[in-house]
Amino acid sequence: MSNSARKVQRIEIMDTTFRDGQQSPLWYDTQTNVPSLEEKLNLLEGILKLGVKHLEFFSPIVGTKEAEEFVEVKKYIQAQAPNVILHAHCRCNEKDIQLALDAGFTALNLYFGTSKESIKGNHNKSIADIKTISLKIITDLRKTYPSMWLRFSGEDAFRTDIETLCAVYSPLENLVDAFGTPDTVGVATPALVGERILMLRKAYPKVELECHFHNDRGFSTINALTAVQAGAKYIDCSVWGIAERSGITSTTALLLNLYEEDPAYVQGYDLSMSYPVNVILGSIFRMQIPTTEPVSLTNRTHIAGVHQNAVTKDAAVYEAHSLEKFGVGQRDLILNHLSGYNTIYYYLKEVENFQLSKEEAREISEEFKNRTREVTKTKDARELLLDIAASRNLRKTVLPQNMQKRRLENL
Ligand code: HCA
Repeated sequence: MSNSARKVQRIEIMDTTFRDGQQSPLWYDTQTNVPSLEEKLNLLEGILKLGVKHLEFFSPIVGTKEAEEFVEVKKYIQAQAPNVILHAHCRCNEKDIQLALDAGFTALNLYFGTSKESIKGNHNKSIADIKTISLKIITDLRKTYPSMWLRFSGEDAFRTDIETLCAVYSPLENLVDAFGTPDTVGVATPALVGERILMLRKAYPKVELECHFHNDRGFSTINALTAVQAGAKYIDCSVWGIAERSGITSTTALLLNLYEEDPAYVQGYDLSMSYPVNVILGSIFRMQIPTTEPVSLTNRTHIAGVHQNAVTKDAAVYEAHSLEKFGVGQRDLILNHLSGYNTIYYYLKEVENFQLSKEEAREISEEFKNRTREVTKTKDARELLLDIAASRNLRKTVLPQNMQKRRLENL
């Protein structure tokens, strides 16, 4: 089916914050951010409220901490959102799988390295071996668990030539629900993704496609969007895009982009939970949401005088996306040495309620710009500006309480 003929369907976020996300250097490496179970559950609450229906966790094979925590996590999810599907990330081997089944996972995300690099450095099995092993394991699984959700991925799929990948996938076509195509080392370009996903979509019309893009070249969002447009249904994402090395596709960056392309892609998600979820992770890491994350207050913060002046009149001049829908309910204008007199006038008059003329605002603004070196960690720009205003004995307008609350900007 051509892309244009395909009906736009809801895209499933395969949340891997607690699997690949925990492989991020932001968690564990410095030992400053070791997540407690309580913190994980807080974040999980946000992810569930966002409307994510597929969550990936480690197979218990990785260790007792994860195995024990999964018991609690599972209880929590089953109480909050019983229809959510719990996927175990498993190597395609019997031991990983058995432990996952014993732990009560309802879906298996199986993988087996298929690139030359993975074969040589990971498991040393030939493509013929990979085919035999995966077919045997998945056939047996299907017999015992006829309705279990099964996915098979050739790890490092984008460094695996397409003929090899198809040679491994074809025998599994009638056994799995989805094929994964992980870009394990972030080599895929949007052009290659479009070509491959279209090709796989055509070759395996009955099998859904799942994608996992690492961000080594900064392409994880555009690759995910391209994959969706070419026919992928599941995209592996995490909050902030945290994952091994420089990460994968950020959940909220993808939701925003899908929404911009066609709201039908994101039906059923509570988009207003996007920003809160990002904030929860920020509070766990005690860090600001990354500046590259589109669903952030940073993306509603204006610095340059020209921009500040324009957005106080009409925000659309420098804001094109509906971040309010994604839970970013505020806008920030940061007073700084680039702020123009318009912003300073606006701030002193509308926020601080000083009575001043434009001419006075110009003079204050000039003095402020000349003195911004005085701004330090202990004295912020607002204090400096108020000092300058105070030295001019400006009078204030007293506003009724209810009007103060309706102030437009929070500088
Ligand atoms: C890993 C590698 C992986 C797996 C992706 C997948 C990758 O950390 O195990 O299961 O689809 O990028 O290949 O994250």
